[in-house]
Amino acid sequence: MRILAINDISCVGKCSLTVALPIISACGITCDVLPTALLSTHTGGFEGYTFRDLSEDIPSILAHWKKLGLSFDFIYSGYLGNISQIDTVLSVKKNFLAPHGKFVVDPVMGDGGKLYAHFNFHFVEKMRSLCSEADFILPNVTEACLLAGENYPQNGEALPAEKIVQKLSSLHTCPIVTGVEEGEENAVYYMKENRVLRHAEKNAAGFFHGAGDVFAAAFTGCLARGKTLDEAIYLSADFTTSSIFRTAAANGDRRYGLEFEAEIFPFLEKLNGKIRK
Ligand code: PXL
Repeated sequence: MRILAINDISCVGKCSLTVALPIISACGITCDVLPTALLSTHTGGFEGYTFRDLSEDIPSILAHWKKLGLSFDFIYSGYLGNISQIDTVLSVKKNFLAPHGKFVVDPVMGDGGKLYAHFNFHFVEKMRSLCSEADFILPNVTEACLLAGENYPQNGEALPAEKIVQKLSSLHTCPIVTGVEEGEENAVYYMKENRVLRHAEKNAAGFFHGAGDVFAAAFTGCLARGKTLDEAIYLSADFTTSSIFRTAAANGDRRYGLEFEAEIFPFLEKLNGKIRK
């Protein structure tokens, strides 16, 4: 069983591949990587970060893999270095996803109601085409609103999460919207067999860098371990929430990402045994 993670390397800041690799490996699954860009830190809150787009290296990497006859059971894509990498990911899916394989897209584009640096509305449009090729998409609230063409909720308005999940399912994928803050709870809304379901965890106030990436890596790892959609959501939401609360308690600089490492053992106990909620 192998997962291909297509994502950037932010050298510092615990997101993307520096999160996907340890978490997927801990799940007991091979994590191969296709790096999209190399940055000194992620772009969320650091000044003066370096950014190298790795698009030029990708065709020869893929040509080599083709010669090796590689295929992947899961392809999980995250942060892309530029808009043309969306076509690259589509062709990686076409050429390297095993016939029984699953394609998980985290449409990384923004948070807190805003697009991240380097993203624009053309990217959002094009991201829809990538999402419509996915088996599962994992947008946060900002990305879900962008993809569904809905306004981001202002001043404590409630997100019309059910409507957004319904709208996103018209992209022919299973939408899993993360980080829906509802009072004391933080919910995941998702579509299963034409019904919108909700899974809630405890909410920690504020913004936590890299939380979506921890969720996405754990979710893909759980699916690769044969967990059902519901189980994968419960396990990865529980792991992300414990990591968030540990990070909040440590009260450090949140730009450096989640303290997920010490939560890996409890996560694996649940992954390897019965789900205890
Ligand atoms: O966590 C999402 C993410 C991934 N990669 C890079 C980012 C961000 C969010 O800011 O900047 C480079």
